[in-house]
Amino acid sequence: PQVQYLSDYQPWPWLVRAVALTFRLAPRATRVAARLDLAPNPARPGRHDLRLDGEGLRLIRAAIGGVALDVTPDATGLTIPAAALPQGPFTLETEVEIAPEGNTALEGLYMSNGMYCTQCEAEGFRKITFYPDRPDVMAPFRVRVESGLPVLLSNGNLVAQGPGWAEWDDPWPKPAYLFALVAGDLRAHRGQFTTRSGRKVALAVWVRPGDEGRCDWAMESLIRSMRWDEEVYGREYDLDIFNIVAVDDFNMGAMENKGLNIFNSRYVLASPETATDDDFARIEAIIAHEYFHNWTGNRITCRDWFQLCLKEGLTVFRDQQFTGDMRSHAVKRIEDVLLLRARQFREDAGPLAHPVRPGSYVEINNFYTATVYEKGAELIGMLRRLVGAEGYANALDLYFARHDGQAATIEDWLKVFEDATGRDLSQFHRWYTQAGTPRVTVAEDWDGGTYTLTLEQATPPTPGQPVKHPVPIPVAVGLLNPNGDEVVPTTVLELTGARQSFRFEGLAARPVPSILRGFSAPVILDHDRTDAERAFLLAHDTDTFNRWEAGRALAKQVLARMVTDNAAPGPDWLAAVERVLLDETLDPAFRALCLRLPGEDDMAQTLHTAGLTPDPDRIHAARKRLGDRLAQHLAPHLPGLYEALALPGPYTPDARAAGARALRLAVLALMTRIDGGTRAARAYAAADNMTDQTGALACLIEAGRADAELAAFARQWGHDRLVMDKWFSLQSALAAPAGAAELVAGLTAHPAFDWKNPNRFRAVIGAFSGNHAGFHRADGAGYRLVADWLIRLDPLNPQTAARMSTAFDTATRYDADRRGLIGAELARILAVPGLSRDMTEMAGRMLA
Ligand code: HT7
Ligand code: ZN
Repeated sequence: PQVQYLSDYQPWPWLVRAVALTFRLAPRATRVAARLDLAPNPARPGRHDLRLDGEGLRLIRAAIGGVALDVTPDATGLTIPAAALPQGPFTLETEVEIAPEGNTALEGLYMSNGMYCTQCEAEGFRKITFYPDRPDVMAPFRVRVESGLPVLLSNGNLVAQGPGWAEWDDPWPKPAYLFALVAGDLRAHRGQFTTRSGRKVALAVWVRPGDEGRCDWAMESLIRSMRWDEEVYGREYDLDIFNIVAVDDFNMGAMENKGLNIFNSRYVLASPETATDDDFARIEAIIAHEYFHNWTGNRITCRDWFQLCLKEGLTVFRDQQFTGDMRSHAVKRIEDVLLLRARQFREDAGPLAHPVRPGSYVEINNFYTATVYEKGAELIGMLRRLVGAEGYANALDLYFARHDGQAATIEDWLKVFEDATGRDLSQFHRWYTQAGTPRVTVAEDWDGGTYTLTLEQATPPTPGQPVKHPVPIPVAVGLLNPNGDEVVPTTVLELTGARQSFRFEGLAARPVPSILRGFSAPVILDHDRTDAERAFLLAHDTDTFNRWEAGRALAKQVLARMVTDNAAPGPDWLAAVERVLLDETLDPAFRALCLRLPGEDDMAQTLHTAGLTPDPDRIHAARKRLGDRLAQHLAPHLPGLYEALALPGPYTPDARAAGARALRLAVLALMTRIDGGTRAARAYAAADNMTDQTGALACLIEAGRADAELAAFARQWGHDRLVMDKWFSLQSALAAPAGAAELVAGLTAHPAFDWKNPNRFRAVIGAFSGNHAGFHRADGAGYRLVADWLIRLDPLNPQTAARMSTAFDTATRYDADRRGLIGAELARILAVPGLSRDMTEMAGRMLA
C-alpha cells in the first residue's frame, strides 16, 4: 500500500475561490453538481496537471469555462492535463452520480434510518464529488439541496428555501472535511444563544420523531459550552445558526462540521430513565468538544493530516478544562489519567506506538488515536504548566490572531508560544515527534538537612525509533513532613537532561515527597516506596490527584503480590481505603474512585512494565479475592453508608448527585460480594433511573444471578436501541471468563444483534475485547471470535473494523502460547482477499 510522508508536503497548485454544490438526493442515484472557481496558487508557480480526488463516483459531465471536457476518472480521482487548462483563473464544473443507500462504510454521503447524512473527515468528501480533498484547501461553500424530505440542512446560514429545496451559504472558508449535509424527517429541539457582542444565534438539536424529549441536556450543554468559550478563551460563535443532528449509524462519537455538527445519537439523547450519569457527563463533554472545534479546528485548521493533533490535542485539552470547570478538576484529572494510561500508554507500549505527530501513514483513519488525542492534550497541559496560565492565555490570543483562516502546523503552534513567552521550545518539539512513554526513575537522598531528588529519564525504543532523546519534563513536586504537614508547596522541577538532581535545603526532618502532582507529565514514574509511605500519602497529600494516585499504586502493589506470590492483602491498604471511605469531608465522587480496584488490563500492563509475564486467569482470580477481602473488611460500614447515600427527590444529572450515586453503587458492589446479590436485586427492582438500574444489573451479572433481571430489562427496553446497547455490553464485558466466548457468540445470534450498526457491534464485540480474562482465554476462543467478526465487518465498514482490531495490540505482553495465537489470528486476517487498506495497515503493523 502507498505510504504518505509528512516530508512530501507541497501546497496544491490552485486556490479554490468558491464552491457551489447542488444535490439532487435519491437513495440509489444522487446527483451532485459542483462548480469550483479556481485560480493559480502563487505558492506553487509553474504549469501543473489538475488532479482532483474522487472515489466511487460515476462522472456524468465535466467542463471548464462552459466547454465540455473529455476526461475519464481513475480509481482515486480525475486528472485534467495542464495543456487543457487556461492560464489564469477558471471555473470547473462536474456532475457525478453516487448511491448513498449502498454506502455501508458510513463515510461520504450515506443513509441511516431513511435519513441522508455525511461524514467527510478525514477523506470522505472525495466520495461525494471530485475535489482537492485536503485540509489546506479552504473555500467558502454554497449548497443547494433538493429532496422530498422535510428537513434539508447544510453548513452555514440558510439563505433561501422552498418546497423540496433549500440553499445554504457558509461564508467562512473551510476545508472539504468540514462539509456536511443532512436530509430527513427530523424534529427540532430549539434554543437560542446571544453572543457577547449581542448577535442572536438560532440553536437546534435535530432528532428522529419520538426522540424530542431527550434533547434538553444536549441543548443545555451546548449553551454552557458557547458561554465558556467566550469567557475563558474569548471565542465567539460566528454564524446565525448552529445545528446538531443525532444519527444512529455513526463510526465515531461526533463530527464538528461547520455550523452543522453531526453526532452519534448516543452522545446526544439523554433522559434519566434511559441514560446513565456517565452518559450525561460524556454528552456534555462531547458537545463541548465539537463546539470548541469551531475555533480550534475550523477557523484554524490543519495544513495536512499529519498535524491532526494541532486541532485534536488542543480541543481535547479545552474540553477537559471545561469539564473541570463544570464539575470537579480533581475528579476529571483522575478520570483523564485513567483513560490515558488504559489507552495511550498501552498504545505506546506496543506495535502501534507512533508520535503525537506521525511522520507517515497509509490510512489516516487509523491515526485518530489516543496518542494524537489524549497525549496531544497532555502536551498542551505541559506547555501551560511550563509557561504559566498567563503565558498560555497570551500564546492562545496570538495563535487566534495570527492564524485565523489558515491551515497551520505544529511548528506554527510552538512558534506562537515562543513569541508570546520568549521561551525556547526547540527541545519541547521532540514531544511531538518521538513516540513512547518516558520512564522517570526517582532516587532520594537525605543528609540531615538537605534533601536531594535525583530524576532520570529514559524512553524505550518504539517501532521505527530505536534511539530516544531526553524530552523536557515538568515534574510538579511537594514535600510533606512526617507529621503530614506540607513543608514545600508544589514546585515544578524541569527535567531536561537524562539525569538531574534537585536540592531542597533547610528541612528539619526527612520529608516524604509527593512527586508528579496533578500528573504533570505523561510519564511512568518509577519510585520504590513502601506500602506505609503510600498509605501516608493517601491520607495526607494536599494534592488530590496524588492522594488518589498513592492509593492506586498501593492497590496495584498489593494486587501484584497476590498475583505473583498468592500473598494476602496487607493491612495498610485496607485501613487506608477504609479511612477514605468514611471521610465525609471528601467528595463522594473521589471516594468512589479510591474504592475502584485497578482493572485487569491495567494490571497486565503494569506487570509487563515490571518485566513479568501477566497471566490473565491469575489476575482475574486475584482481583476477585482482593475485592472480596475489601468487602469483608468494610462490611460493618456498608449497609449504613448505602442508606446514608440515598438521594432524596427526583434524579438530577449534576456532578454532586452523580458522585453520590457512584459511591452508593460502589458500596452496593461490595455488599454484593458478601450477600450474593440480595440487596442488588432489591436495588434493581427499586431503580428509577438508568444509572441505578444498570449499576444494580452489573452487580447481579458479576454475582452470576442476573437471568431474571436481564430478561426483564430486555422486555422493558427492547424498543430502545441505545438502552439495548447497554444490555449487550454489560453481558459481554462482565461474562465470567470461562464461558465468555460462548456467551458472546450467543449474543451475536440474538435477533437484536444488528452488526452493521457500529454502536451495536462495539457493544458486543468491543465490550468483549475489554473482558480481559475472557478475551485472553488460553485456548484462543476469544481471539478467534473477535477475528471472525472483524473479517466479516471489514468489507462493509473498514474504518470501524480497523479501529477495533487494536484489541490485538498487546500480544507482546503475554506468554508464547497467547502470542502465537494472536499472531495466527492477525495472519488469518491479513490473508483475507480484498482486505481493506485500513485493516491491512493495522494488522501489518501489529504483526511486524
Ligand atoms: N474530528 C472528528 C474526528 C473524526 C470522525 C468523526 C466521526 C466519524 C468519523 C471520523 N473521522 C474522524 C471528531 C472529533 O475528534 O471531534
Ligand atoms: Zn475532535
